[in-house]
Amino acid sequence: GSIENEVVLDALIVGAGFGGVYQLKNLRDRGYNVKLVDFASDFGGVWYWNRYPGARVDSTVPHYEFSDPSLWKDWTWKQRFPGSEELREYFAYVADKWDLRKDTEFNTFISKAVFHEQINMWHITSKTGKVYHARYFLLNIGFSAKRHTPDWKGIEKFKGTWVHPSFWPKEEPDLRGKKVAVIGTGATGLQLSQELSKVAEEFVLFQRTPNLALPMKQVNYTGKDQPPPRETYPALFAGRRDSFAGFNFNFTPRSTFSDTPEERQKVYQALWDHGDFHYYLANYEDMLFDKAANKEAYDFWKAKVRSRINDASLHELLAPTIQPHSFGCKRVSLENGFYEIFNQPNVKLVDVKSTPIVEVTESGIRTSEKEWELDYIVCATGFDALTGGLLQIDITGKDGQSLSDKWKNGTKTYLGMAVSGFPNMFYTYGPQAPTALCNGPTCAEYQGDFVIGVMDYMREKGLRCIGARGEEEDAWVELVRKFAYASLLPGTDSWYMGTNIPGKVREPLIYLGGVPNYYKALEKSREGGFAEFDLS
Ligand code: NA7
Repeated sequence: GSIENEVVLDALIVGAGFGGVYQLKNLRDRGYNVKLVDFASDFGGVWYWNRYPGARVDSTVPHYEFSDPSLWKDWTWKQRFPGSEELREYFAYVADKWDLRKDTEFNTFISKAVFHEQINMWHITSKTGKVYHARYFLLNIGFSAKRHTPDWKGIEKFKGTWVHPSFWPKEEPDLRGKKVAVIGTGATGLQLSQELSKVAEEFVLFQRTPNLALPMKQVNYTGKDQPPPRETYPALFAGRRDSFAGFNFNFTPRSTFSDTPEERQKVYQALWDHGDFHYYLANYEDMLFDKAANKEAYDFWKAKVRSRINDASLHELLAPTIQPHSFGCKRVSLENGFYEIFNQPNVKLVDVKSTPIVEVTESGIRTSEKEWELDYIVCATGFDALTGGLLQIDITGKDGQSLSDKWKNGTKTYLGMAVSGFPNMFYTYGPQAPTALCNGPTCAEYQGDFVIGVMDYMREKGLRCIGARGEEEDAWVELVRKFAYASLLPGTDSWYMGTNIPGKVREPLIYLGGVPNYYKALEKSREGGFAEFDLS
């Protein structure tokens, strides 16, 4: 029903990417009165926003799509790793097939939400003042809803164009004959560099930390020729729950030094030749846990990369002799010719570790060494990842407590989906879940199924309030820490540890137990009738 500008719902779903779309379709099918809202103007989530040249997913299809046969039987991809535009086409296709538009409101930024204990309802408000009353508040905003731009002095003075790549202009800028810079060497910075270095007259990449990137091995599909055969899809999708990162492969089940050096080289070479994330997430099982094993993997990587860069003076910056950080403990990117761009005369690399950015000027960027004249600066400095998107919404739970107050000294969640003191609220693909180490659609479906399970159970039992308990939350946080500290991950600065944002608490934000363990934890809760929650 609707009271003037106020809408009453079983659930408000925020975010029209994989997570939100899955929940809208499946909750509506079960007869719930739900609505999906997004700040964007169309479906796609990250793929709506990330339309910069070269934007592409680092996961393979068909893993990177919904498992519903009614979708995949009629859908054909053009590439093994689809680009952003093709992913938006896929979302448009899904929106039609699943008839999503009629229950979706775009251009709607949710800015505030308050839980009303007497009636067990969330009152949720958009920036433009629209109010939604919903029993369940379902946040599917992904891990990168809040952009990060360092507060360099002088950005406002720059006379050229300054852009964060996730706000790329819809009308493609003509960068021919221009001096173009990219700041940042994450997945975004690398993809941009590969493309912009082809068109810019002068291309400058500002690097603070080298990305230990791996060859993607893109494959173009022609016509219907799109391996693997579709009849294998059901088994392939079912198998995702047995894979550490929610794909169809796992770590090599033995330790690095149990093989002879010759055998090891063969294993490394085979992983390398396969492309995709295999050299990362199908490597020896001790690679993320043992320093010597990790260094061995790094040294093989280093030799491969150095052989591709002609100018030996760049070897120390792009593939240093001394390992800059544990391999795989920062997001490893997949590249397509990234290292070869440094063999082009129009490409320069600036090491901002030794010559930091001092300020942005009218005409470019001044480092401690010199001023770089530029027309176009792309600030690929990432996101206040995992927690930033949730915390930029003013969320108030029980007893007037705000989420930002609750997480002031550290993030606390149960199952990486619920927060004690914030009943009837669930989020997906956020902190303390496998998230960045889980194939997106895999987690969208597993976490979505959990939410659906909760709502079905509550309806069946006539219950109205489900809240995580503090002690369960403490145990979950402890488990997240236990998995993380058994690995090399906490020793490396990255957004997995919250260290990319000045002032943010340093803590493991990713559940490293892998998708199989995570899936079991969700199943256990569901099979136990969610008894470890407070239900009323
Ligand atoms: P990332 O992975 O957070 O990368 C941001 C990059 O920006 C990274 O190389 C940072 O260097 C660099 N950065 C950030 N702040 C600064 C300052 N102050 N000075 C210099 N350089 C800086 O974001 P992406 O958008 O590339 O990728 C996000 C995710 O999207 C990715 O992991 C995939 O899952 C898809 P640093 O490494 O911290 O030294």
